[in-house]
Parts: sequence; C-alpha cells; structure tokens
Amino acid sequence: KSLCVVGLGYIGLPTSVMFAIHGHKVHGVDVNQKAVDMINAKQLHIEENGLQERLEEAVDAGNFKAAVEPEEADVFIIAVPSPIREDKTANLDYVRKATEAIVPYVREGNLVILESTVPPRTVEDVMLPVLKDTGLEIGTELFVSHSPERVIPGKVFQELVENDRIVGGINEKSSEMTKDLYRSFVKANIHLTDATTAEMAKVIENTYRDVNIAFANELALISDQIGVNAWEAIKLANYHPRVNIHTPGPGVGGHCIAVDPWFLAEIQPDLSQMIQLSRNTNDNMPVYTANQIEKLMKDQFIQDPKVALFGLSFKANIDDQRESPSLKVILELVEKGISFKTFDPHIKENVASNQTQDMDEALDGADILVILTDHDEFKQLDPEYIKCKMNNRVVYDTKNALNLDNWTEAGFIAKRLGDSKN
Ligand code: SAJ
Repeated sequence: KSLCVVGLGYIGLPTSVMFAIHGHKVHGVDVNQKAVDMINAKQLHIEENGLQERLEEAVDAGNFKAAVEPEEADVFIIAVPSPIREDKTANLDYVRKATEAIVPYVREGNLVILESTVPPRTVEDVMLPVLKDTGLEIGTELFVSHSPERVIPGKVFQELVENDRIVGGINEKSSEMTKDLYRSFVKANIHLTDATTAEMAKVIENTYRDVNIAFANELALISDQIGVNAWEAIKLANYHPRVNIHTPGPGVGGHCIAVDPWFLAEIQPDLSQMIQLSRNTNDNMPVYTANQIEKLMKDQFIQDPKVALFGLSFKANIDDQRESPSLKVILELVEKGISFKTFDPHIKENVASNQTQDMDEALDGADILVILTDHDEFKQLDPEYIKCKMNNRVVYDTKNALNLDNWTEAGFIAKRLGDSKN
C-alpha cells in the first residue's frame, strides 16, 4: 500500500519506518524542513533505540522519503502533537491543520487514521467536519479511524510489535481496513471498537497511571510524617494479588501522563474531581521536593547551602526533558535563593551556567546531593568517592535509586523521599 504519514516525531517516524520495512511505500510529512532533510539523509532528529538502522533500511529500499507537503496515498496516518495550553485545555491546532493539509490529496476509497492522543470525540467533532471538505461521503467513500499509539519511548520498536493495538473506526469497514494495515507488523491482538471509545481508552490508560502515581505520592507524604518507609510499605502491599501501586517521586513529567488527564477534566470538569486532584498532587511534588531540600539543610544548620542536583530528564535513561519535574524543582530553588549545580549524563547540551557535564564540578563544595532521576549511572555512584568532593555530606534520594545504607556507612546523612523510618 502507499502511505502518507503526517508528523515525523517520536511516533510518526518510527511508525513510518516500520511500515516501510514491511513492504509499504511511505511518504512522510513534517512541517520542519530541517527534520525532513535530515531524514532523507538518513540522519536522526530524535533518539530511539533501533531507529537508525531501520531508517537506513527503509530509505535504501526506496520505500521511505520525507517532504514538507503531503501527496496522494491509499492511507493517511496523522501522528502530530496534541499538547495542552496554559489553561489546561487541549490544543488541537496541529490535528486540525494536519487534517486540513491532507484534504486536497484524499481520494475515494482512502483510509485516514489518527494516532495522536486526543480528547474523546475529537475524530467525530474535529476531524470529520474537516474531511467533509473532500466532497467524499464519509463511511462509504472515505474511511476514518483512531488507532492510538501506546508505545513507551526507548522501547518503541518492541512495543509497536508486541503491544495490543486498539482500532476505533467511524464504522466497521474503517475498523477492518485499519486492522488489516497494522497487521503488517503488529503480532499482538488488535481490538476493534468505535473511534470515540478508542479515544477514551487511550486517555484512560495514561490517566490511570497518573492517578495511581498520585496515590503513591500521597502515601509518600503521609509516610514522611509517621516514621514509615513508603517504598517498603508499597512493595509489601503490592505482594497482594489485586494491588498494584506505582512509585512515588519528585513529580510526573513527559508529554503524555502529565497532559492527557486534562483531556477528561476539560470535557467534564465537575465529574473529574479525582483526576484533577491527582494532577495537582503530582504537580505539587517538585515544590514538596524543594521544600524538603531546604528543610534538610536547615535541620543540619547549614547556611547558604549549595545543592548538587542529579538528573534533568523526565525519567530514567532518556534525554527528554519535556515537562521534567527537575526543571520545576530548579525553579523552586531559584525562588528560594538556594544555589545549585545540575548534572545529567544523558543531557549533552548545557543551557544554563549552573549546568555541567562534569560530575565532579557539580559536587565541588556541595552540601547536599539530590537524586531526581533514576538513571542507571546514578545507581552505581560510590559514596566513598563522592564524599571527598562535597563540603557537607547529605544525600536526598527522591527515586529510591541508591542503597542508602552504603551512604550512611560512608558518613552521610542519607534521606529518601517518602521515608521517615530512619
Ligand atoms: N513515574 C512515577 N512513578 C511511576 C511511574 C512513572 O513517578 O511509578 C513518572 C516518571 O518518572 C515520569 C512520568 O511518571 O516522570 C511518566 O513516565 P511513564 O514511564 O509512566 O510514561 P511515558 O510518559 O514515558 O509513556 C506513557 C506510557 N503510558 C502508559 O504506560 C500507560 C506509554 O505507553 C504511552 O504510549 C505514552 O505515555 C504516550 O505516548 O501516551
């Protein structure tokens, strides 16, 4: 089949490449000319395991090329961002513009698939009115569906194949056509439903995770008051066959979990109290973390403390800083007038003067080491080495990444978020 994929980012590019190496002819579209040029030159503008070799294979086979304009195809796939605005309402401009961009190229018998995560009813209420401009009758001459992406960055190629896929067509024929297409590479089950239910299911997945993490964070806050280690208590509770509590931390980052719950809150604000409360709980964790840092320093009578902040990306072992809780912790420290230096081995570019690529420089003269991301590199840190670099020996682990017994043995005051047991 010939495919036109609009949006060549974290989802669109790997998906295009997957279809191309499975025998389809893929025309990728992105508004970013630089990204287009790089892709055609077989260079990556985003990082993803296994993407480089697959991109080369796809381009070399002549099955994949990129451009800024769409062209005619059997199937159109839209994989563009769907962020939220300042006021927490969905910004569907990219989805709308991408749909408008394909209208001149859509022909009778084509299939249009939306992969972006969107508030329920977006296909019906936003996309279909635009697609009517093709002059084709929706459902008999033009087929439309929502098949939300569900892959986790870092494991995209594995999950594209192994994750169950949801396909929600605006009618049965649309669903069947979409299912046949994804069968090209999906080995897991493909579940058929309607477009709005598919939209809802996808938003539910990320909201479930956010609410569950908020619960874990609340347990951490409670544990901090009552001489309990929340990490240990949650682990024990999770041995129950019907309990699965996520882990606390300095906040929820990324462009999905911290965003998608608002899609439900926006459409039914009065009926989504728990969802909004969870969002606020998670959003407040960076503030709590900064307060805890300040308190730890006060408890040790340390004046004008210097903080070594380790971890800038929003989760372990990736280079993505979007919505990262670390950035919010930084803002709080700035507000408090506490000085700090940041270090993250996955972030290659320094954007601020108090950011360094050199771990020793970040530790030099520091009074407290704070772990904000559980990168593998941090789990290996040697307290004996680190203590020589610091001014005072205090460590605060917000991700349960360190074995604090080793740090205590090395002479550190060692504390963990959600743990007031020691
Ligand atoms: N986090 C916690 N505690 C946890 C788990 C995560 O504090 O127990 C934090 C992380 O540190 C991070 C944030 O939450 O800051 C989000 O990380 P994540 O690993 O939960 O999720 P994402 O944003 O990388 O990817 C999610 C995935 N959704 C689900 O697992 C339900 C992925 O499958 C989706 O495809 C992706 O959102 C998306 O694009 O929607």
